[in-house]
Amino acid sequence: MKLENPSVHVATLEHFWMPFTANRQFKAEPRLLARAEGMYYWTPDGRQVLDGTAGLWCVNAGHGRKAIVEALQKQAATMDYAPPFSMAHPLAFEAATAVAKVAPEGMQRVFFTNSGSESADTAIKMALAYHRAKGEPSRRIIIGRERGYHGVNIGGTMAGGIPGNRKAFPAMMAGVDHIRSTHDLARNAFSKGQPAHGAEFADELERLVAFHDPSNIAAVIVEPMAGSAGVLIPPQGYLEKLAATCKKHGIVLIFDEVITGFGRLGTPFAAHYFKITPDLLTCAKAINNAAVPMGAVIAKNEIYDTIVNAAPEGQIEFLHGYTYSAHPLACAALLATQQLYVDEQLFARAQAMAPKLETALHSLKGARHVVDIRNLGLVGGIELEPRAGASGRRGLEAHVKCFEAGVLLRFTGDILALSPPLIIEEAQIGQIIETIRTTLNSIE
Ligand code: PXG
Repeated sequence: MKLENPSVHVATLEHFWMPFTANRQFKAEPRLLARAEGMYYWTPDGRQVLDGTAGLWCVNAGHGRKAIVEALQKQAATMDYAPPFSMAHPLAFEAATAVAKVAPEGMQRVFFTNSGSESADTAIKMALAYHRAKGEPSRRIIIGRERGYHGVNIGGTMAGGIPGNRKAFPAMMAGVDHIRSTHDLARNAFSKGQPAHGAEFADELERLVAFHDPSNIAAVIVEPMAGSAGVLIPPQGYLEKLAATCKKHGIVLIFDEVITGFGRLGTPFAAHYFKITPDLLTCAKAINNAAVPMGAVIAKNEIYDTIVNAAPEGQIEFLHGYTYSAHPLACAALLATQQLYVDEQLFARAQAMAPKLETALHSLKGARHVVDIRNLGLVGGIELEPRAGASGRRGLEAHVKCFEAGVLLRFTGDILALSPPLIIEEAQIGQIIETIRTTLNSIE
């Protein structure tokens, strides 16, 4: 396909098989971004777009930050790459130390990956290795949650709760079970912060544990706040119950903090926000402001010690790792990013801006098509009533219209999601909300 629109500045769109995209629809009506700085993107023809999604929940310090750019330039010129297996480079240890510094207490061991998907699969393998090292190899079942998203690799696809995956990839679905989603519009619509109803959804875990028998269950993996499935906030008391059940039965609790990690809720991790320490925590995205692909699994010291001490001296203890684990460029970006978070107190800033976002978001109650508004930290979700016979269409149209009006949002089906960089100003929150209001009035 030859592109007719000269403003797009590319000769052809046909070779790039786009990820998680309706390729034919996109290529008929392309939306491209060519430059970014601070809170803004610019399209190839120079139109400014306010970034309401921090890229994809990841550019928490804002775009094009000088300190990160300079760290990358310096590292690229010093050493491009070093092998991470049985060899290392100093920045890898410094990067792990920087992550350990903001990690929950007792979780001070950091394994580097290159994405959230790799982090999910790494954490699942760690849970299995841990039980084997402890002499409980029968613990193999992984329990996830309906509507959970843990990336696209095999473990994360299995443990995630995206219904389409059960249809598309049935062969992968062995050895997993799922508790129900906590989404409950009838009782919780328009809740501010954590909804009041639904702690009892966690009782499902007790039921599944009894059904499979605790001796067969390796891990429970959940997002403390589910982002990509449409901003699903955990009900009050729910995560506490899940954590208590895991503890009682010796089950490894994995928090997937790919979206919530590094300040999204106004604390370093959701684990701090909810005051619940999991056994393993996965992260990625904002770990280095998304400047270079990177993820990590943060483990309780006890998990590291158990796996490492179970192996004979001199033998590799955990048969896992990536060519690009702790890539020098990713580590350089990580160190500069973590320093920016401290210097500019961006997590505290997110906390301070959260009530302003909450007030602005909930002013959309009563706006056309809106059936629910949810928020936590610097995250907002606006659920639209699906159009009869065309579920998801209204969400897509709202996304496209907002983009045309200069605001980038995410959408999942008919749910719009907001997750701006933590540097957002109050006037920019206002611009996002008013653009959504106008857009909703203009679409059917
Ligand atoms: N876990 C969670 C909780 C995520 O949100 C991943 C794992 C996978 O990360 P990688 O780096 O492998 O993509 C994610 C990714 C959306 C959206 O629409 C969110 C993600 C990915 C794509 C779209 O909100 N998060």
